[in-house]
Amino acid sequence: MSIQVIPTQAFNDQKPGTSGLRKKVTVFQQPHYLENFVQSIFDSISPPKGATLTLGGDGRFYNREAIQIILKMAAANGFGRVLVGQGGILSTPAASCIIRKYNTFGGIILSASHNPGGPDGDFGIKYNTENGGPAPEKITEAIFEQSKTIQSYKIIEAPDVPLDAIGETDLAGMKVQVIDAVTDYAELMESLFDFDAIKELLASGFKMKFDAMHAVTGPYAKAIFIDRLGAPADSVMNAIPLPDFGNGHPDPNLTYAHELVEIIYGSNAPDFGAASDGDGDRNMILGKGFFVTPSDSLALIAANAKMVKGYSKGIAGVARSMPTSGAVDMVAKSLDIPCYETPTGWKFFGNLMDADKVTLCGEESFGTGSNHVREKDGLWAVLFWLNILAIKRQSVEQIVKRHWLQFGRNVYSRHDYEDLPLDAANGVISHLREQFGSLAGKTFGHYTVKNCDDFSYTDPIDGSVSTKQGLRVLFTDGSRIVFRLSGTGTAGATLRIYLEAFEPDINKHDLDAQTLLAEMIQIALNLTELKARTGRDTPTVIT
Ligand code: VG1
Ligand code: CO
Repeated sequence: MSIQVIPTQAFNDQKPGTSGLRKKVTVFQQPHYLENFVQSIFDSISPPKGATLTLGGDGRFYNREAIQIILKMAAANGFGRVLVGQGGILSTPAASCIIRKYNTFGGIILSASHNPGGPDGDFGIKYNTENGGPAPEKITEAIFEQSKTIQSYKIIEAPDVPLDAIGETDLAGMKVQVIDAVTDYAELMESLFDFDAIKELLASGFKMKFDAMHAVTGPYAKAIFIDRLGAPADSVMNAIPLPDFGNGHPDPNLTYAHELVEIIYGSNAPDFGAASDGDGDRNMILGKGFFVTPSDSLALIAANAKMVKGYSKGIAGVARSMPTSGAVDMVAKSLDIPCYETPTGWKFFGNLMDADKVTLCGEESFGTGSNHVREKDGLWAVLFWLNILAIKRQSVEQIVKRHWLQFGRNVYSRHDYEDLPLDAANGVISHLREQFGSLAGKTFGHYTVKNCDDFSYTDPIDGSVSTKQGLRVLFTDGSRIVFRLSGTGTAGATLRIYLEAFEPDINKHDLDAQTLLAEMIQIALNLTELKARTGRDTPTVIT
């Protein structure tokens, strides 16, 4: 089996976005497309000879083919061993866990996360570094630069490696070790949470429903909730991973996880509901007829961390992405710990966690996690909630409302306008920027603009600077509107409008966020001239 050097031509569109390179499956299926990107990764990270790589994906369409290609390229590029999840499957947090536990030279994760899959859907690939976290911008930019000038890639010619049974195969001198995708991760969870207390809760008549959305978390959820925690078999729904996610959109929010939402808002609803996304790093938390915003969930987890085994010594600090609400800031203040504000994307949390500046991190986009791995972690968040519920024995709604009583409520919502024409979306952003000089001091209804800016971030650990990370319009009373274009979509442009207002008055805590934010929503529409510029004034998704 000799190494083949295959001549290729560079593609000009292999720039990783918020989380890796995401394109339509049909784009990845073009000859050399995946190979070019993988070779660009290897050339940028220069693995030492004999290094070990972690490899797995969320099981979406094209996962199996891609795994085989990457294994053959890893062998040709001098790797000594690859740890690959059984069947080529690893959830994103499990991959992060494996990289850290076995000290591998990073890992390649195949996923387009919450984007739909199938032959006409999306595929994605990203590289995580040795700390288990998504490669920082410095590395993703180096990969992109390589991809623009690549002229050949290396691969061996060999039959496909069997991936369905645990065991080891030799591939031209490189060991392919197929590992159980679930066990290491489940053990890590058991070390952090009080499984006995959760078991008791589940045995006491408390009912839960977890929606795996036919994505990667099905087997993990079964192993943890049913086998280890004793929940009844019907506590996990859509548990069989499918390459097209059963034609669904594996994004755990009120729109796309509607099947679960109907159960949780229906009659005879369970006490607790949760869902996760395509690759298992996102989470949605629900109580009986009650939705917990991801920003509130982060704040609550921070406020209650000390009662949970793995965090009983307290937390060093917290971090949230800029558009995430300030609810966790209030908790940090009361705990007298630092709170960092980073750009959108988990890669910005890695340095802070490595330097022990923060223990917990979160994003408004249904991402919560801690320094147990270097990715956000959907099932971890669900277990955190179950552990809190097992101790407090109050309903989800009671817990959230008591939290608001203590800290006030950061009323929050995000409006997404998906699939806008690119030019129109860029036009909206430049139109906003043009107004920035003249907005300060202007009053719109109840709100007066304090200032506006283009968010930029200087990493406190390595000093790297990231600019243009979202436009902020900040009002004098502390409320704000943030505008960003998505960096994970594969068709057109998605405009995200993030709205936040602080509400200390408990008499208003029962009101719906859309009602409380109505005036700000109108201001956002006016400032963007959205209807005139895009023909749209109704969001595709409201969270
Ligand atoms: C979105 C979210 C961001 C998240 C990213 C990856 O990015 O806003 O918070 O980190 O998805 O999540 P964007 O650029 O589309 O707004 V996932 O679950 O894809 O790994
Ligand atoms: Co995800």
